[in-house]
Amino acid sequence: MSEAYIALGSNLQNPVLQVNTALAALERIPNSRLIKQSSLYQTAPIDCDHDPDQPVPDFINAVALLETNLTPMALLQALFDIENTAGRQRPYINAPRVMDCDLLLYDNLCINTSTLTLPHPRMHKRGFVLLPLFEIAAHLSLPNHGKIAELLNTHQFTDIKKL
Ligand code: PH2
Ligand code: MG
Ligand code: MG
Repeated sequence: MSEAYIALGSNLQNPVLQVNTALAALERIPNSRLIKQSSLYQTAPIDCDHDPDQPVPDFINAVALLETNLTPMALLQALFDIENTAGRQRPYINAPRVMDCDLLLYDNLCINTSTLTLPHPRMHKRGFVLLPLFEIAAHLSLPNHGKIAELLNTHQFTDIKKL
């Protein structure tokens, strides 16, 4: 079996409920087992362009570890299915969303195709990913950016509250 780390994020339509619903959906992915899930974190939006009159709502974020026999592409499709079931729409880049399920890591695989880049290309810069990931996998090193503990030491991550 392979180990896959998955990031969940929502900032629309009761985000706590959305993340809990997605965690339950991860448990039902075929040929896979949900091994660990982090706490939920309330996080300020990062890189979300917006109209100054319409502030972007905070996110709820979490990270999960799945053991799986699915290929990375089959797992990615299962994550899209979870987003679509939640009613995800994509009006523009980084638009508010009911559910975002990102494949962060799949074993130590490094790939870069038009549909999937592993490790997730921005995960090492994002506190809303690194903090929950550290909670469930403090030992982890990223194939391209080293130990999570080091990344957390060298960056300042603010506006993140563990629920
Ligand atoms: N996701 C993004 C962009 N910005 N900010 C927070 N706090 N949480 C997210 O999940 C998030 C974000 C793109 O997927
Ligand atoms: Mg994302
Ligand atoms: Mg995504």
